[in-house]
Amino acid sequence: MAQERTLSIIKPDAVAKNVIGDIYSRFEKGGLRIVAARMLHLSRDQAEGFYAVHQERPFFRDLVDFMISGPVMVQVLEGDDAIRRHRDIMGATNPKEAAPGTIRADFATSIDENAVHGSDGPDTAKTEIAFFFDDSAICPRTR
Ligand code: RTP
Ligand code: MG
Repeated sequence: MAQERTLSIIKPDAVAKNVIGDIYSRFEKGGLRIVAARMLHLSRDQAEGFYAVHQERPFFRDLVDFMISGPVMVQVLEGDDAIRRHRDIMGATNPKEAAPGTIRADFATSIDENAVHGSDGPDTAKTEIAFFFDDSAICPRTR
């Protein structure tokens, strides 16, 4: 499988729980390298833009309100089969369905406050990475 990049967001609930380091450790142990990272507090415009694909869904307003409720930690993860690997480490969207040992099983409280985001395919990964990072902000490993 080719090397891929994916976008990861540690959402406001998990930042508030002070588990950024624990989540980073899971990425690294799972074979993913952090090649860019930034913390920010999303504006409403940014959150609506990022989740524009969901704008007609009934949960859209709650999702945006939640995503702007505190700072988020955003990173680009790189590795073999990174998009699927990252989603496996996150677990199912609804923490009640998330496999034991996944981030959402351990840290998410509900389908609304579910700790993390991950890109769901190569096209969305590209768009989502560009939403937060210029090419020059991404630091591939040279060793
Ligand atoms: P994400 O995009 O955050 O990584 O999560 P996902 O792919 O597993 O889920 P997605 O279908 O893309 O939905 C985006 C986020 O919207 C919230 N959601 N709420 N109440 C609901 O039925 C519902 N469905 C989705 C979740 O916070 C989900 O992460
Ligand atoms: Mg999604």
